Amino acid sequence: MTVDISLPNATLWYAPQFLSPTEAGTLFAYLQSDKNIAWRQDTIRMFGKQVLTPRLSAWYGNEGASYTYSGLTLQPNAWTDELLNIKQKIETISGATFNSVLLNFYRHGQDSMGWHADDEPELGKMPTIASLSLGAERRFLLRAKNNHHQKHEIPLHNGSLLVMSGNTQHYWQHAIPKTSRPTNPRINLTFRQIK
Ligand SMILES: O=C(O)CCC(=O)C(=O)O
Repeated sequence: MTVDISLPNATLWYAPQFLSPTEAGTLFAYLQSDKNIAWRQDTIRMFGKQVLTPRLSAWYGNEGASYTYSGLTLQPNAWTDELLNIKQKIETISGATFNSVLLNFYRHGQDSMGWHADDEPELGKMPTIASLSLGAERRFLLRAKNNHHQKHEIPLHNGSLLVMSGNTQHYWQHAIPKTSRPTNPRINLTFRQIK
């Protein structure tokens, strides 16, 4: 089942049970191991200071699909069979093609992602971004770029897929806020097409 999410100047749909709990659990167990995924904690520049990102990340993709954000340029790791397999499933349901994926590992509730849009030039003008969530449910917040009071919240379930396309990145920002509730780990994969 997929649900359209109605927001002005945005195209979003959500499949709450894209993966079964068993499939999601198997993929989570594979991804969380640093024997399988080259997890790293990057340092980025924020407000003139060097700070560690509050999460682990990893960048995988086709050769040459490098990605620059927050002053950081990531060179892709080579695809693993498991990542290629899930990429193919997501391409089938979304009708889009992807050549890269950003993985984020939120170890606990204090790991987070600040407000941003996936609007880097290498993603093109109207990127389709497919976001797969595994593990603990976290709040995904959207706010209009021109009116930060205009907000929308989607609780991203284990095994869910959220697809953002069209003008979404042009008009909206998104974030995963910290939470003080005891929170299990979560892994999110955003599949992208680097031009
Ligand atoms: O973890 C998430 O759901 C969001 C990840 C995200 O915002 C990104 O990769 O740009």
